[in-house]
Amino acid sequence: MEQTFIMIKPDGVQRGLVGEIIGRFEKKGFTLKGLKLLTVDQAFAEKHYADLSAKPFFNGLVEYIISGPVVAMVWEGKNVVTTGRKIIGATNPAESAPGTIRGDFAIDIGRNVIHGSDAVESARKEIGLWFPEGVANWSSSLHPWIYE
Ligand code: DAT
Ligand code: MG
Repeated sequence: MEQTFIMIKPDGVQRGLVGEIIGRFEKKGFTLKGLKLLTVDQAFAEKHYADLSAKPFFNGLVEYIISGPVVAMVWEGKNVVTTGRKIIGATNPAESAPGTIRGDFAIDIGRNVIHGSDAVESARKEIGLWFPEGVANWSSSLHPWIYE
């Protein structure tokens, strides 16, 4: 089953949005496979966002991500990468639809509350980076009530 990496950024944690965000993924029917609160250092944040290292906003982005604890998660389910991105909404909250996490809870692109992997391959890489210890091995007993 497909997995994605979801991270509640420091603003989401500080603003008390952890429960709300987890609830949205849970209620959709996805399965939580990994979860931890941690603060990452600059080298780790630079590695996570390595693909964006040439962007003018890179340094500010790294400063933001290391500014406080984040909630790192692995969620599992059919099409969870693409659907997770839809639940999160567009990168710029000014363009995120109401009903999405960024559309409902964010205003500025540099404080957009949440990260989600953009492809199955980047999800695999990000899960390996953030959960080198691996994730939980369990399957929800709700499975037959969510999948036909
Ligand atoms: P996403 O987080 O939607 O996958 P991304 O991978 O292109 O977006 O960029 C990572 C983060 O960098 C994004 O969540 C917010 C920040 N960012 C992206 N584009 C930006 C821009 N033009 N100005 C400032 N910050 C930006
Ligand atoms: Mg991205």
